Amino acid sequence: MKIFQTDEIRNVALIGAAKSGKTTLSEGMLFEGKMITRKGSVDDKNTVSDYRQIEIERHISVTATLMYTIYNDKKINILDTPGFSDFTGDIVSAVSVADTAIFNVNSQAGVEATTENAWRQAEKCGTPVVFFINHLDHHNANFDDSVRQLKDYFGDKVTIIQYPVNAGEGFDTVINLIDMKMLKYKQGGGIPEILDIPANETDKARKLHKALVENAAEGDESLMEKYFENDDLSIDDTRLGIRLSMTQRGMFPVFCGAAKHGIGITRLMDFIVNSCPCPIHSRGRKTTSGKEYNYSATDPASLFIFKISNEQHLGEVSHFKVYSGTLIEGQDLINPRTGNKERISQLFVVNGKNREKVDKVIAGDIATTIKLKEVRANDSLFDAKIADAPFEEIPYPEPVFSTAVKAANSTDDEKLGSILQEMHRNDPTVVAGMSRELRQLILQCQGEYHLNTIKWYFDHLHKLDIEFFSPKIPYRETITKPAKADYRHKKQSGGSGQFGEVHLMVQPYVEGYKDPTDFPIRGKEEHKLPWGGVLIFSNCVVGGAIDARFLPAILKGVMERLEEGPLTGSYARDIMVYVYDGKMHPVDSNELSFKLAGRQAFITAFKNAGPKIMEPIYDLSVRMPEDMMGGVMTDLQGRRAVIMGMDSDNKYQIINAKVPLAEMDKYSTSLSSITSGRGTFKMKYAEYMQVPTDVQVKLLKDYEEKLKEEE
Ligand SMILES: Nc1nc2c(ncn2[C@@H]2O[C@H](COP(=O)(O)OP(=O)(O)O)[C@@H](O)[C@H]2O)c(=O)[nH]1
Ligand SMILES: [Mg+2]
Repeated sequence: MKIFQTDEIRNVALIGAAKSGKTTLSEGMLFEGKMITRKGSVDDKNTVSDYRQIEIERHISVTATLMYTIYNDKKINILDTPGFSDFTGDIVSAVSVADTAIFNVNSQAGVEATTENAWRQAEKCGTPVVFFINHLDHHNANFDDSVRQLKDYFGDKVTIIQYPVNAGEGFDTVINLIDMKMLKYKQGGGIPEILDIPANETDKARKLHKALVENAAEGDESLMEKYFENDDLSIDDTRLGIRLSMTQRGMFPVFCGAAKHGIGITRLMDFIVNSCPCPIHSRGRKTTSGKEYNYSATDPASLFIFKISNEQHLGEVSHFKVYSGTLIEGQDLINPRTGNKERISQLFVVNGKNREKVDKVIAGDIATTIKLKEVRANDSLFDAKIADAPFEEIPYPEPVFSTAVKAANSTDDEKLGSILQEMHRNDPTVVAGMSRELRQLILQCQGEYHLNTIKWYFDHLHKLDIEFFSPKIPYRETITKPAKADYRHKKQSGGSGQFGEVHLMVQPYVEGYKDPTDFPIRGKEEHKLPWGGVLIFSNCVVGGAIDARFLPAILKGVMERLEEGPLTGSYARDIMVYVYDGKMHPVDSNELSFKLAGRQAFITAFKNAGPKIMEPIYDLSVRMPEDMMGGVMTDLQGRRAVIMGMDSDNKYQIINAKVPLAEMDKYSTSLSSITSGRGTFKMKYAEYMQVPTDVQVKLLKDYEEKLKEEE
């Protein structure tokens, strides 16, 4: 395998909605680059990209695949990404390391939800974008409409470089506006026949050429001057201007084709080689300390791991991009996150599941390695001479979907936990953790389809039966007025018995509270509760009715029921307890008796003190196209939402609301179906608020039933 220098490398990510033809395009690029001798097809389940069992079964890409092809002596690294927004994690990681993102657009569908979501990821990462309008061989393909939509959504920097002459069945000819030629392809692909533009197309072609050149000239001042002088640019200057505009995200070129029939592919590849930025002309990567690495091949080596996949027979494969230096097989690097030394024992370039060993990888290239000791996606590795802070991480999206999960067989719980941890290292958009409060393992991800693939991995790879269910809601309990109660715990069993009697009063804790005056306060302790709020515990016992040594036991009894609130078993908070009287037995009194008496007295007092249940309220912000606002609003009203305000953002509306967490189970699925995948939302904890009476009644009943079941 030839080693390619930095300026001989192009890194592209194929992005777009499911079925827009990304995998087909990548197969075509491999074929045109002679990496494969026969083109596979998604329908025959034999593409290089969709090689994983789950992808073959489901007929779609579920994870990004790294491939490469060689064209005009340049190496084009291709990251073929999945099309569903549930896999945004892989889309953003690809966009984060690619020097150009090629957005596939299905000309029958135009801008789809994924196109838009992925656009925002590319914007966040500062990645240049090229559009490839595909599927132009369908009878209802509509190039003009697709371009109109692109401009509508992404602005007038969307610039046509090619347009189809005969879109629809038999489509094979396009006009290329850089060199002003007509290209006629053979069905199946290859290099097109180059023809003059026919007379009936010249006006349109000239007009679009002018728009293209004008936009290209804006990439650079000296080009602008040349353009003013000559009213045109040479082909080389146009290409240079396009590249400069693209890298500033000042131009989003539009290409066209029918990937399935090989139409438009070689010219797209010409463009990638001639005009798309090589790493040197692309943005580098900054470290968290602010230093930028810009692919200098003579500096010490640095790399960034953007993806880890688990491959059959290989184990964990780390995918990385080299940001400086030349990486050599056998080299030791330092991971600044762990401080560990990692040996790069083998280096591979890969084409889907096929890999080829190489002995070095130059700055700007993307490659893989195996057998690293302890790495995760987002890790950086540096030559020991560098000793820098890690590279800035990929801006993965926040989770939008939560579920509780357990192993069908509880003896597998530990295994479940460790598999989830491993999944998180490979796909940081899978987040799992034990909630101490809910006593549930909570799994968060990007939606139900994502969850579904996670389940597939458990079923097929790990052979572990797991179950999902709704997470509990972390309610809180508190009281609204003072109340007193006493309890005598007494037990006579053979030898020594148990005896403890506690009289106590509870009162809500509010700022500026007043202590009761019925008894003296002899000692007061304030306990900040680990789950928020306080307990103030006062000793008001007079005349030695209860020995001071039993008070800690009473406190313990109270604490136990704060941790498992008397109403629903949720945490209780903001309560003051005054122990003001009681009784002891000279022989039978002990700590256990007082703990039990304290606990029971507290439960009774609590229940008489106007107890209420508080629920977590979240700030919700939903973004959707204007015309879908009605549906989103109606749905929110059914979720007890309080609308706080509205904003608009271009053709989008943003609804800000406060919603109870209890009403938001599977919201991402509902929003997605109401808005055909166009709606997005963010949620953030805001405060606790009292639940409405009907909800409280239901929660109390549910808890009673649960206790009965447990008896
Ligand atoms: N007619 C036609 N079909 C296409 C074209 N490109 C892709 N397809 C088909 O569209 C389907 C989805 O293609 P695929 O490459 O898997 O799309 P992806 O989900 O974006 O990777 C497959 O059945 C392809 O054969 C095209 O240009 N024309
Ligand atoms: Mg695909």
